Amino acid sequence: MKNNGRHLAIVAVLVVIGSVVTYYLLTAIYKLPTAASQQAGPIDTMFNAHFLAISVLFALIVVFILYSIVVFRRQPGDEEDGAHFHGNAALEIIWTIIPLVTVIGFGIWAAFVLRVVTAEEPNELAIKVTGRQWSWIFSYPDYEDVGLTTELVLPVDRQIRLEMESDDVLHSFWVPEFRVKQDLLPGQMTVLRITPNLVGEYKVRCAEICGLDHANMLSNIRVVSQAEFEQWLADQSVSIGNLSLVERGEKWATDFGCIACHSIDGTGMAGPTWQGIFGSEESLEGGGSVTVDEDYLRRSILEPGAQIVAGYQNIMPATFEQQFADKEAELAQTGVDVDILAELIEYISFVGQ
Ligand code: HEC
Ligand SMILES: [Cu+2]
Repeated sequence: MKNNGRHLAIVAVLVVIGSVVTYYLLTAIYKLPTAASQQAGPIDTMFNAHFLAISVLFALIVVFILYSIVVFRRQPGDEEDGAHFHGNAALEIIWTIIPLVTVIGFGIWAAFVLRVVTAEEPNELAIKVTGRQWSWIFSYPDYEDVGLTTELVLPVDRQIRLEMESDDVLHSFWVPEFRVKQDLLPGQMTVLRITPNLVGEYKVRCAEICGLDHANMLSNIRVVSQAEFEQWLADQSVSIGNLSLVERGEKWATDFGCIACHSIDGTGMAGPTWQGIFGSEESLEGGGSVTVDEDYLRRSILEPGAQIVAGYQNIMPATFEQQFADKEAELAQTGVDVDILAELIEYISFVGQ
């Protein structure tokens, strides 16, 4: 084989060209979403390095195959057998060692990246995340007045420590722009650290198939400046004593998580919308109907299983009576008297007109 050197030189050039083209195509087709967290940097660098390794490997294999098929094809009139080979020890050692070192290298690199993206920074802000079929609820333990929220508001450039738990099955907290992802388990807290560094609006989605409405398990995330964050905290914690009954009812509907399942604008969620229900005839599961009045609302909230609205499942928590009593007792200690059930009914009747 006299032309070996020339063949290898041509193949080498083709492999380089093939790698560049493949890398260009891969990064153009699989564009990463905007990077909006500090953790995204090292992860994206690794991701691109993987793309590069994949491109070189792909080009190497495909170029050798195509080159051999085309250049060393059987010539007309050539009836001979090809030359016999008995292995090539040097080649086999090379193509074992190089991939081995590459894979181990990526493994070590990944361990360092994992340490960086899970590292704790001083002054982190703790937020509790509860996942349930099929919504997210957030609370801010450092700011008790804020209550439960269905929207996650985060100050920019400060590390967030999400303390997460599931009420039912496995869920997974994933914001593509933040890159990092973590499962939520029932009965065990998991932690995810994120340092958002780009003001904007994002969505958290569940990345663990969790039942019928898994695909709709979305919540808004707003990353805002420190000043806006403080303003938001203040808006959330207005003193209850100054609110009207309807306004209090609205606050309870948020604080107790009703709005995770009930809309007031007709949007269908896990539970019926409250728009226009007051005074309407509600068909019940198993036949029959009932007029929505205050008594019916009271019963629906305290004993959700007693009368099920047609077309819905009995998934509304049946523990609100106790929760209301606990909250009322807690507020009574600060000298505030409320009747949560009555105020909720006031609110639902108001938005349900
Ligand atoms: C996990 C989801 C979920 C949560 C949280 C939830 N509900 Fe429900 N709710 C439902 C479902 C589903 C139904 C329909 C089935 C039934 O009647 O029990 C329902 C029914 C109702 C009804 C009857 C509505 C109608 O159209 O007849 C009322 C009133 C109601 N809920 C109030 C509340 C209030 C107040 C809260 C918060 C304190 C709340 N719900 C929290 C899921 C939920
Ligand atoms: Cu889920």
